[in-house]
Amino acid sequence: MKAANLQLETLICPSCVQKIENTLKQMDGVEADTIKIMFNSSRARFDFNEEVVNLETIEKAINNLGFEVLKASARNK
Ligand SMILES: [Cu+2]
Repeated sequence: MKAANLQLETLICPSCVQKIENTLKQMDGVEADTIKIMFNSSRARFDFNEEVVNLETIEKAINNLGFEVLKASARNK
C-alpha cells in the first residue's frame, strides 16, 4: 500500500473537490475511505494499492476531468 500526496491546480469551488473525490472513489486500487481532498491547499491525499493501479493512471483520470496535477508523490506505508 502507498500513500499518495498530490498537489493540484488551484481548486476554485467545492464542486471541483466533489468531482475529483467521486472519480478517485470509483477507481480500482484506490482506498475510498482514505481519500482526503483539501480545498484550501488544493491537495489530494489517499492510499492506493500499487499492485492494482499506479500514480500515473490516477493522474490521468484527474487530468481527464480537466484538472492539472502539479506534483505527485507516493510513499510506502
Ligand atoms: Cu469547481
